[in-house]
Amino acid sequence: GQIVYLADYRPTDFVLERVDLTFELHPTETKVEARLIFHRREGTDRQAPLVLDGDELTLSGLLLDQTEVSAAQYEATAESLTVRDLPESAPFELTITTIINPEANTQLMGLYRTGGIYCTQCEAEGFRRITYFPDRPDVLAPYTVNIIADKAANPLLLSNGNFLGGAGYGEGKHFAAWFDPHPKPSYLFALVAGDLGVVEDTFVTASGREVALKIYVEHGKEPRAAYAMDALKRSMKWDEERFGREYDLDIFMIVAVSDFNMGAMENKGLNVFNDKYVLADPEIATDADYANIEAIIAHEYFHNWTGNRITCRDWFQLCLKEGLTVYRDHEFSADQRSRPVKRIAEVRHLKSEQFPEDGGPLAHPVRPTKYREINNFYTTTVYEKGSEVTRMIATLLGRDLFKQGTDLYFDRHDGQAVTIEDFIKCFEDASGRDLTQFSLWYHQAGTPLVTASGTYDAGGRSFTLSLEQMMPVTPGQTTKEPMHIPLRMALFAEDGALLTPTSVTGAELTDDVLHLTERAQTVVFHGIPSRPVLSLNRSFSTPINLQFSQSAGDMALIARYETDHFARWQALIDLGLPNLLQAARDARQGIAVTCDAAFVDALLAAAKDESLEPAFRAQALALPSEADIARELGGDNDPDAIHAGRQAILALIAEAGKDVFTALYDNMQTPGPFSPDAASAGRRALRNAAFTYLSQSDNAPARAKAAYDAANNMTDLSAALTILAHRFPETAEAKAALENFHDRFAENALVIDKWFAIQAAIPGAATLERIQGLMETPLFKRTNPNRMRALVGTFAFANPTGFGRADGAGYRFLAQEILDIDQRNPQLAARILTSMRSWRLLEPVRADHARSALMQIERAGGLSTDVRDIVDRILK
Ligand code: HT7
Ligand code: ZN
Repeated sequence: GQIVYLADYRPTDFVLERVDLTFELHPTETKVEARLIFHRREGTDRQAPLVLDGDELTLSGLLLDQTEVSAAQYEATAESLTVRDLPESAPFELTITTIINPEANTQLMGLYRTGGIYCTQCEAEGFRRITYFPDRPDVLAPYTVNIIADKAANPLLLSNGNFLGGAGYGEGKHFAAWFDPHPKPSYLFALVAGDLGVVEDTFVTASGREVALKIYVEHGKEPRAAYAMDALKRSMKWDEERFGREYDLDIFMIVAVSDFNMGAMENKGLNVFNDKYVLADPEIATDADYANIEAIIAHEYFHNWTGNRITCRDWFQLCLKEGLTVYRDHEFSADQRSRPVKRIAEVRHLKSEQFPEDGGPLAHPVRPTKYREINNFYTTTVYEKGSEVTRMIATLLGRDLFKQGTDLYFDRHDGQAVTIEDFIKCFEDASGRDLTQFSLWYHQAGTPLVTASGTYDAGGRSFTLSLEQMMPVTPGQTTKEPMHIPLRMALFAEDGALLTPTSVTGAELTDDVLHLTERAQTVVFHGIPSRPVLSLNRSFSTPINLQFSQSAGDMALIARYETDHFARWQALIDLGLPNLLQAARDARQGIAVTCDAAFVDALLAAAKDESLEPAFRAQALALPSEADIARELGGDNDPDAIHAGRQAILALIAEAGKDVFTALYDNMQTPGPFSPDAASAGRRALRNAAFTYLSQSDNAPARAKAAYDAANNMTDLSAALTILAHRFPETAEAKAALENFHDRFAENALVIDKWFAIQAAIPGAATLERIQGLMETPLFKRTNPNRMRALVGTFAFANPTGFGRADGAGYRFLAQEILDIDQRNPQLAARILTSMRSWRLLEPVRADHARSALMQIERAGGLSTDVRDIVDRILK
């Protein structure tokens, strides 16, 4: 793998006018004929050869304007096809024939087979595994696709765009033709063929066009696609109302497949989904599953404008489509559900996934400038931090100007492949603001650290706030410029009343947004009649680490009075965190763990507060995870001590809040038939949060087993099973429940993934042997990415004590698994390996074991570029 640099970008020498593909599908020998019409780009070298990308291809035919090309005129390898002596200015047609083997494609990139159907995944560079092609996102063309296949096995023949027609095609075969008029890059190409069931509906767009909606799933699973269909229609409507974006083809299709490397793919008019993000009913899906389905259906649909109509010039610009589209799906979910609860979930996710990435060896800018393997840049930094940066633009500009900026973007760049600079320019032009300093967010990696301290001058009736920003060193970036950091803030009086300053000096304050633009700034708020309590970074307006030593009393006041509910939650977390950190230290020293009463009181007050929605109260009760605590401790981490300390705090809260939790458990039932709506889900979440505390003080598994037996939906069932397996793994009750769950759902892969994942996350050293045992069971399927993520991924990402057991066996196990997975599916192997990224924060004995395991991978022969790239960076 060569390193690719943004600075080396240049347009292609040839312009692609049209693509005409014919597939003769066969499980092991699919024939692909690609007719490509090119002309030389004006102003380029008239002699330059045409160089096309390939990956594991063999050429079986090459025609230039219908005439065979002589051996002297071209050169074909598995990785490229070079054709010389092409016409100097006239368009020409190349006809390229390749034979590929979908059945042998275990990477799940290009054309592959899953559950008996043909399916493609072309982003980022999968199309070159189908045919030789200028496989880069700035080459856009309309596509015609002809598919020929055995009719009985493949009644369904799908591709992008609108259906042109179909007919019989010789013995037992048939064909279908599709035309996509919207010029698109090859990464958005898709083909699906096979035998699937369908759910159909229609959507009438704002301008009155009727669009056929089809969701294809395995036969018999059609009823489970109803929620996805509903989410799709709501997404289509929302995009019209909020962003003025209408759908642009006669048909929109979604296909659910069971073997998929990621969540879903936004191919033009033919989205392909991991079935985990389509299929749902109360029996198999948790409330979290429903929320994920809604978000991912929306995300892929929204890509139709942000990604497909306007795409990326090159893969360095990935955040152009991903950051913006994640922002759009976050806003959609916030509108469909509870905005503050959604924001809390986003920030939890950002802090637990993106902050460690940004603070470790894999840190990179939202818009990177080099990569070795593009598949490794589908990261939480590009996606989630990219979304946060978009959110900050909206914060800086305000709702109206932001909308004018996106309108201008859609108008100015429709049909183009563009850059982040083009995107930013639209907001500058729409608002008249200079975003030069702001755009450092795209270029400087690392989470800024902002330090704040305040003093009140009663005589002068002024509050002085000192702010400093520090940008951490990240790989390849040692010196950094100060950033433009938009901090939402508010000042409160002791009685919770909002205090509005008469004037502010030292920084710009627009509405509630304070602009920190220098390394250090002293801001004075004048006309403040009494000592104020400062609420800083409301709604998490900027993705920073904030160091602000605030008294427990002030935090409790924010937790009680803030009108921004996100800030209330943040204050509760900030109150609790020092207790959890101290508990980890005490547990390590064998000292009894204690917990501040102020924190416990504030937590229980929030739990009881009926003016707050249940979903919020559930979020308040969910303590920071062990990984969060490890990150905050910042080094020399002992996972066992962190676990023990956190458990001790849980037990103390459980004891103090016994009555509160009992009442919640009894009162938060959801009567009537199951409904996945946000309010009902919130009640279930609160009830299960209370249940988690109750099970801390229980020393018998009886209540959990009773809850398991009584559950009538997957949220409650899996919550009870998790408590049984995690709290009481060796009891007869836990064993019986695990066996019951297994037998009940053996036929349902998505539910069995939960069975594997719950066991993979059982705390403690014994889990490794359990996992090795599970790998020998008939239900374990190495080739299925969902299954591998459920078992191996959950263990490595979400079980600090099991994976990080002191003898290093967990790390050695992972190294072996990575090497094995890498043989089949490098993308999956590399992704699971990123679970090792924070190894340097471990105490020395574990860190040594982790390093040895990583070196074992590094020294192995035949590594994929994907795994080589990750292991090298993690070890550096
Ligand atoms: N744009 C899609 C990314 C994706 C992907 C990337 C690489 C390899 C396989 C993949 N499957 C999907 C998904 C999205 O962001 O919407
Ligand atoms: Zn996306």
